[in-house]
Amino acid sequence: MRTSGKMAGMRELVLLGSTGSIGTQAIDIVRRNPDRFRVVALGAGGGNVELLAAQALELRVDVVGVARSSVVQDLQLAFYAEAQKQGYATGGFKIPKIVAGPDAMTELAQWPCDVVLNGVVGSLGLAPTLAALGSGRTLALANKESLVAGGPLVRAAATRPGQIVPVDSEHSALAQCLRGGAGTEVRRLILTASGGAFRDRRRDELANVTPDDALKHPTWDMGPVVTINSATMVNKGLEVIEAHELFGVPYDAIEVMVHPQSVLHSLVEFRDGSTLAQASPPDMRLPIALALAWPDRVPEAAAAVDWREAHNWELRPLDHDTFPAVRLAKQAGAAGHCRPAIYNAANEECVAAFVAGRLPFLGIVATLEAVLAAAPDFPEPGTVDEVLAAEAWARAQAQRMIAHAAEGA
Ligand SMILES: NC(=O)c1ccc[n+]([C@@H]2O[C@H](COP(=O)([O-])OP(=O)(O)OC[C@H]3O[C@@H](n4cnc5c(N)ncnc54)[C@H](OP(=O)(O)O)[C@@H]3O)[C@@H](O)[C@H]2O)c1
Ligand SMILES: [Mn+2]
Repeated sequence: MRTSGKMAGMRELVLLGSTGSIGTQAIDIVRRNPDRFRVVALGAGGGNVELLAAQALELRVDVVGVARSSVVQDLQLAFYAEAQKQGYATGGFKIPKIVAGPDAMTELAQWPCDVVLNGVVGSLGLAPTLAALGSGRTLALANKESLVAGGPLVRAAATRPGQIVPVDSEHSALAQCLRGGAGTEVRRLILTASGGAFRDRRRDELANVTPDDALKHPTWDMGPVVTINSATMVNKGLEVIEAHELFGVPYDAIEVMVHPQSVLHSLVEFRDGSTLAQASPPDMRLPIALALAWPDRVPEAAAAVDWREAHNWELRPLDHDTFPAVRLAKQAGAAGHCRPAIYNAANEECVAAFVAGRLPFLGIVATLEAVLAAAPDFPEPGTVDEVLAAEAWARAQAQRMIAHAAEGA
């Protein structure tokens, strides 16, 4: 069915994390814009082979990757089941090439294409981020953890300005506002935070909250890790580091404001006193579409603000005593030496422990703080192995502290 060669203006995409919140919304954009985008490869962890097979058949991709080799047979079976469902006659479809194993995402990130969307979750996204950049691809980056864990490596791997296009809504907003002035004219970046599930709580009201409580996000529908990170404000901490790495603005010139409506996605203050903001109702399809088509806008990517109605948008400073995660992230970012990687890796362990009922909610950030305080001086990372060594230390240290806290309780 495929025509050889590619149409002018058509962008070929590799979607990593295609079965997740970001991935499925990216596919929605592709579906509605068949003249702009063609997906050549899909990758995911392997936790939902039915969905992965359905996506691959619908989009007629060349290759599919799964991080877990053990699910390859299930994936093949899912292809046959899905082909039947989609009404293909026997022999009327071809199973795409399958790559599997821990390096599958890295292999896909180097597949010939125009844009790689990195929508996997966790710092295991670092290797594919580096591979995509090293192969000269434009990287639409949702996986903020890779930039946090390997900032200096990611910066070094980028071969041209603009090669990394942010998908994260705040950073997409900043990138859009930064079109309004020169880099030297920027005074401050203001990241907005919805505040997550617990934005109106006092600290003593957070002691007994459950994973179910934390997973109820007031404005965004996202994967579980980023939703819990929103409740702890660790997500905003990661995003401050992400903003520093993407835009080169010093940490003391990056502020966080709580904005419960999630319509103003971030703001840039310029030296003359002007502030530009980007506004749109909360819908990730807008920043995803812009990242895939950058610097162009995709018409009708998402609904606009309804300007016939009255709106009250509130912005207030973050209460850093109730939510110390942003302050900790800034300190880790400014200190460097793999401390951002330690911050993120320890958090990944703490979130898993919280979800498993082995750590109370306030224990997440308390453990992060303790892990960072105990961290030896790692080198400024020059290789992926150095990042992985710092992460391994952080994960083990976090596990020890979580186990110790559980014994003491
Ligand atoms: N969701 C949002 O609105 C949003 C907004 C801003 C930024 N982000 C960022 O975008 C990233 C993805 O978030 P999400 O909310 O889309 O997460 P999610 O819904 O949990 O999806 C995660 C995706 O990663 C895949 N994955 C898991 N382990 C993997 C592995 N070892 N190798 C390859 N793929 C693996 C999953 O595949 P399986 O289905 O096979 O497990 C799934 O496709 C995160 O970095 C997050 O911080 C998300
Ligand atoms: Mn965000």
